[in-house]
Amino acid sequence: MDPTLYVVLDRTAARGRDLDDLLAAVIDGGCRMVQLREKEWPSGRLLPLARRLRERCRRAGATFVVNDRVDLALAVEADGVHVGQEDLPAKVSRPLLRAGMLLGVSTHTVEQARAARDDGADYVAVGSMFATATKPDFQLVGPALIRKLRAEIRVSLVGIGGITHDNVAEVVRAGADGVAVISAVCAAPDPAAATRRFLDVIGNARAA
Ligand code: TZP
Ligand code: MG
Repeated sequence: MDPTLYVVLDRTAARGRDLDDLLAAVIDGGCRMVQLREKEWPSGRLLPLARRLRERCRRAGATFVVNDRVDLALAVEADGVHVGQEDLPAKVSRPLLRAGMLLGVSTHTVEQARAARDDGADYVAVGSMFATATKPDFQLVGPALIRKLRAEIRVSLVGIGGITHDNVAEVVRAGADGVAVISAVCAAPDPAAATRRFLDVIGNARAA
């Protein structure tokens, strides 16, 4: 798992752009970890797309994670599943996963992050870093929460929410192992170029 730039493929955020093409572009841009996030389609409708994306990630050597749906993640042999605070709890999800599968958990407080770690999360997503239109009910926690967690949490920390090329360095400097982005890549005019630029800015922020 390399969460440096974790691109979350979301059909709504992609505004009609084909997710197969989008995945090809982000892989071309150097992304090594991808999540499929679909909030509207039922799992049966999503299954063929999930299978195609899974296969493309496998061929590219990229990590493929399914959002929300443990059953779908298992069905397509995803590398992992990502659950939020209102999904199946980490403690319940973990035993359902195959050995070696990754478990990611969305968190918004120190207590939630500790619980995710204790319940078997491989990475903890922390958000929202900044205001975002992608998740209207976001809780603004800012890079400050990453900084606080970094001092005590050993599992990978991934900042999420409102991250752009202009503010990503703040999240890296706060101690994040990576950043998850939706609209800044999915809705970018050139997703491959947006991916490359993120990796460039993150690399520079790490080196500084
Ligand atoms: N969780 C916290 S904020 C957020 C999620 C899924 C939305 C992130 O989307 P964007 O477009 O990168 O702000
Ligand atoms: Mg969820």
